[in-house]
Amino acid sequence: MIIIGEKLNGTIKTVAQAIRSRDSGFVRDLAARQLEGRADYIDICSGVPDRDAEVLAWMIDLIQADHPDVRFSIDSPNPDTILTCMDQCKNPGIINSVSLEKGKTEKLFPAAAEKKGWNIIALLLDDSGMPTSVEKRMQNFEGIMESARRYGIAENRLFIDPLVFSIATTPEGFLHFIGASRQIRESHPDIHIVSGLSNISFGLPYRKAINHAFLIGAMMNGMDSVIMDPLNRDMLGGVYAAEALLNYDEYCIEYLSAYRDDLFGVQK
Ligand code: THG
Repeated sequence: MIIIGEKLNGTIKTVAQAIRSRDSGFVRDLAARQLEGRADYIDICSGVPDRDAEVLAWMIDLIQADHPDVRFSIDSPNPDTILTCMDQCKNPGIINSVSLEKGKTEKLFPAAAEKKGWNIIALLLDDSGMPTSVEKRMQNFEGIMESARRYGIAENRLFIDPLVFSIATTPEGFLHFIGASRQIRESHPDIHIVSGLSNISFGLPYRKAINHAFLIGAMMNGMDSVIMDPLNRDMLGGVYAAEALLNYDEYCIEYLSAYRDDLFGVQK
């Protein structure tokens, strides 16, 4: 499982405050703790469209000074911001995200093709709005694949995000997600499937029960990457447990070693 740490997101109140006051200690601490929670990438999202590039540049410099090997998921709606940030990163990371919205693939696929090692999250979304069926998602998937082929982007560099909507307002939210995931996984074994899973529980109480159920259900249906809170030890336990069940972790070696290191926070 590839884990993308979600915590450095300016839509979270405490993070927004730290951004406003340029609290470097807060940002450095949150990056360090997510990396201790085995995050493979650190997602950075400013939440402030007008100072997007400036805020992300500040975070990138701070975090890569502490962790020279860190890889970022650059989370911005603005392709120009993403392009600037890519130049600033010492290590290749993930572009979060492209979609079929006008101008996105045209700007970001050539940059990714040129820059070694960069991966790309692609949302199954176009200018007609949020997809409301498995069929529409698959249609958008074909559009993304066609564009990726045109720019020479290999399938194993693509992280497809089929999009999740809350089951509080979209009763088929989970079923649409796994419907698309299964078809994609079956026809494209090398491609990654990712999700910012916590949308699934928006508007409901005790969200972590739903988020946890989603994580396991999605992993059983082809999801191999997730944007989540790596400080949440129960979720990390779920990741390791599901990997063992799926036989991605023979003889539970990784599970046992994570337990011994107290990654799950349950040892005395
Ligand atoms: N797809 C892609 N990118 C994304 C999303 C997606 N980026 C943004 C978002 N969705 C994923 N990131 C977050 C970040 C924080 C929260 C939810 C999604 C959040 N955090 C709470 C907090 O930290 O206070 C609670 C965390 C918890 O309890 O687990 O709500 O869908 N490509």
